[in-house]
Amino acid sequence: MTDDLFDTDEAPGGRLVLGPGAVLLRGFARPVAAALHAQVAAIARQAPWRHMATPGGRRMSVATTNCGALGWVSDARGYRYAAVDPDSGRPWPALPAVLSTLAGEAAAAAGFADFVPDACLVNRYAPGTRLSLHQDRDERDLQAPIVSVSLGLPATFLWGGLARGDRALRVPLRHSDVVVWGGEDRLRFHGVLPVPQGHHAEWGAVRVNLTFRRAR
Ligand code: MD3
Ligand code: FE
Repeated sequence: MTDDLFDTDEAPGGRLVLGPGAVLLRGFARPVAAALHAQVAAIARQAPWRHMATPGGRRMSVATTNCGALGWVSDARGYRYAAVDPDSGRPWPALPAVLSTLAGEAAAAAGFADFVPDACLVNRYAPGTRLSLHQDRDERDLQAPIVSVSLGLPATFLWGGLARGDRALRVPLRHSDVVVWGGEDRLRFHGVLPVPQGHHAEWGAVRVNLTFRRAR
């Protein structure tokens, strides 16, 4: 079961409190959106998009790359953070300053001081692609928040509870929205509904999501 969230639920300034440790900052990335487009293109040149394998042997429909000291990887051995891109044997591209600054400023705006991410997972969704409900628990430091930046096509985010079967709130996420999760909301189940067809002037027919993490 889901509840729909409407824009009328939001305070002026586009700040929506989703939980004691979770806040949506509408359009927070807007001033640097063009720079983010250039940086994501540069990252994907160094560490090309790939569809990782799940531990169960399926191909993830979301295309992925990483930047930062650590990157999230999935294969037959499981999920983990790794310092080296398994496709190239090289370190992941460095975390560009415009990205780490944005993540730190968003975390601070949500009440998490001194957030210094060491990993940025970059997800790319073609229309029709979804991400099923899951928890993010591969990070060593579960005290640190996660900062998420949505770019390109809009999508509906599923914001669940601490148990898989809990009701999920549907939260519309649009280009330049930033969400910060930490504290008691850090281990909530979450997912993304199939991304609708569309075209974004800068990103084309794609949704890209950056998640900044403290992995170790
Ligand atoms: C809530 N990505 O990469 S970001 C993921 O849009 C992931 O690509 C989604 O879930 C995406 O793991 C959603 C938002 C997000 C990330 C981590 C969370 C929400 C979270 C951890 C706990 C609670
Ligand atoms: Fe997640």
